[in-house]
Formats: sequence, structure tokens, C-alpha cells
Amino acid sequence: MKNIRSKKLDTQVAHAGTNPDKTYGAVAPPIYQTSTFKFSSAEQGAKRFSGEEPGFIYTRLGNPTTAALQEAVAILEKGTDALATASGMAAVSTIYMTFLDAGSHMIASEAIYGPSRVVVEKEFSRFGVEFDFVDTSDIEEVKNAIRPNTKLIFIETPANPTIKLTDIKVCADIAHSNGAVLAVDNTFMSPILQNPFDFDADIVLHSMTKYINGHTDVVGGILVFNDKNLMIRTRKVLFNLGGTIDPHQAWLVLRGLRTLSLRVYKAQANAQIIAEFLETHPKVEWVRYPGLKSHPHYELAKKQMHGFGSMISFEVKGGVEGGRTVMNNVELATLAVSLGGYETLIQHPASMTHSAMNKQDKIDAGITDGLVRISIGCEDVRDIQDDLENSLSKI
Ligand code: LCS
Repeated sequence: MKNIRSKKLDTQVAHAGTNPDKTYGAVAPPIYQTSTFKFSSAEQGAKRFSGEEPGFIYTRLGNPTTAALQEAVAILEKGTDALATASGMAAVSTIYMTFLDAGSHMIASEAIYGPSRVVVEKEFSRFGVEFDFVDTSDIEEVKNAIRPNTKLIFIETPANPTIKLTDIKVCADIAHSNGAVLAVDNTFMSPILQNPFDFDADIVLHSMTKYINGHTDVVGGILVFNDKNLMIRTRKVLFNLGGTIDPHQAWLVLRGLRTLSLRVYKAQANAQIIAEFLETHPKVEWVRYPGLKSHPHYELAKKQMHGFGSMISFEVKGGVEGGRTVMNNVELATLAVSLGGYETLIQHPASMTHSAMNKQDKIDAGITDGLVRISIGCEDVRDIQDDLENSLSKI
């Protein structure tokens, strides 16, 4: 479609990345399931490698199906380019590998997806990378953590699993006035509900395993840029380290993406109802959902998000035991990690997604033993509510 960037969001979700004129009229982009591409001559092969001539070479370095997905997500995120990766963690580690050198320093949110933190503490530290995990929702903590060698600020907002928010624009300004780049993990919002480039972020990343694919059947990730030089720098690292996506995987994600806005709007409407239900429930200690006025960052949510999403954290009375009772008694909600699918999933971060973090760090980050995380799906909200009511009554 011509001028897709000027169209409204739902139109972009439906059409971005398709180009039937280039695919024998196929309306859905075909799966180019090939590892390599024929050159018409030795000269052409050399030109493709030197970059003199555009075109595909080898699937680790690019593939038409992958390119269609990258174009679609870049458009939705209001970026210029995107690089799809084999998983969300491949996207995260590619950013670390690109922007951190021995002796350089990174600042990140203390509550982020467990492995995004642990890979720095356990692996990148082996190569001399320095780091500080701070409460990035408190801007003073970010400012105080800055050092002359800070090269990367990495935030998740809302954060997994505390649902704390960080001011993207303020972090971008701090990063830029210190010569660092700001990367934002936008997985919890999807491109529908938050666009960090509007607030001067340099890199936006997603675990596409979550909302973008949305069908709980594919693992994938993506890095989005609005600066060619940053993209080219990152692309070199990604291609050589090899964390690129497979074309079949890319095609499935592109198929899932066509209903992204429908799913996101439905799940967030459900989540608002469930968050309000939990907040007044006598067995619930507290609820964190950006759409509740009780959320400490409710005003920031309204400023930088287009909606409140469908991730809720809550603590039930009775701490760990209470939480366990809820998780062992749900029937509709599935006890499983991951999030952002069409279905409701419930899990216990302290012993599951964030179990590799050390105990004190979990306490400091607010990942309490009683915290239960729920990813609200697209089911009828009355059934989700009945399920939670029933499991809470077992406490
Ligand atoms: N970033 C965020 C915010 C995530 O939640 C996850 C995975 C990743 C990155 C990594 O993506 P992956 O490699 O799994 O595609 N989060 C998970 C979670 O909370 N439960 O299971 C996986």
C-alpha cells in the first residue's frame, strides 16, 4: 500500500509490510524458506557483498519474509529500520554486545526481565562491563548512577514484573547529555500502546514472543531504530553473532501481527475491569496496574502511553502461601510463564521468571515473594473474574 506511514494505526497493522506487486500477487507475504540466494554472476555476488547492489545473499544476513516483518514493525514503532532476532533475549544481548565495551558502564532498571539483568551480571561482567541496576522510575537514581564511561541506559517501562514506569523522555535527555544511548524494552506495551521514539529513545526492542505474535506459539524478538548509523552498527554485530530470525518464524509472527491492535484493545479493556475487581477484593493486599489511580505513576502513564495494557501484578493476603493457593486453583488462567498472548496466563516471578536474580536484589527491586503476575487475555472478562474470585476464595 502506498503511503502506509501516513495511514492510521489499525490500517498499518492490517497492511504494513505487504507488497503483492513483488510477490506474484500473493496478498499474504510468502515464506521464502531458503538459506541462500543465487547470484546471476560472480560480479553480482561481489557487488552484493560490498553493498554496491541491494539484494539478498544468505538468510542469516536477510530474507524477504524477514524483511516484510521488519518493515511492518518499523512502521508501527515509527522507526526507519528494524532487525528481527531469534528471540527477545537475542535482541537484548545484541544491544549489549553492540554498545558495551570492556570498561564501559551500563545503567538499567533494577526490575527488568530476569535474564536481561542476569546476562549482564554473569556474562558481560566477564568481559569487563560495569553496571548499575537502579530504580529508574526515580530520575535522581539515574542521574546519580551516570559515570563518564556510561554508554547505555536500558529501561523497561512498564517493568517486568513490578509494573513500575520510567519517564522515557527524561532518561533520553540524561543519556544524550552524557554521550550514551537509550534503549527501551517496549514488550509490555507493544507498538500499539507506547512509541518510545516519540520521547527520543534511540533503540526500541520487543520480545515478539509476546503481544506482537500474540498466539503463544513462536519465540522471536526485534530491534527498531530511527537512526541508520545505529542500525548499521547493530546489524554488523547481529549478523556475525548469528541471532537472526528464521523465515518461517518471521512469517508466523507477521501473521499474528495482523490482529495486534484488536487483541491489545480487547485485553486491556478486560485488564481494567480485573484490576478494579482485584483492588476492592478483601483477599488482595495491593494491585499494580497503570490504569488504576492508585498506581504511583498514573500521571506518567497518561503522558507517555496510549493505553494501560494488560499486565497486572498483585499480592494476595497470606504472602507466598496465599499466592500459591491462587495459582493452584485457577482453571481458566493458565499457570505458565510468558505473556501477551490471546489467553490469560498467571505466574510467580520470584520463583519463576526472576528466580535467577539474587534474593537481596529481588527485595530491593520490589519482587516480593507474594507478588503474582497475570497477563490478561482476550477471553470473556466475566469468566476471568469468576476464575479469580473462585481461586481467591480458597485462601
Ligand atoms: N523482554 C521482556 C520485557 C520480556 O518479558 C522477555 C521475556 C524478554 C525480553 C525475553 O524475550 P524472549 O527471549 O523470551 O522472547 N519474558 C518472559 C516472561 O516474563 N515470562 O516468560 C518469558
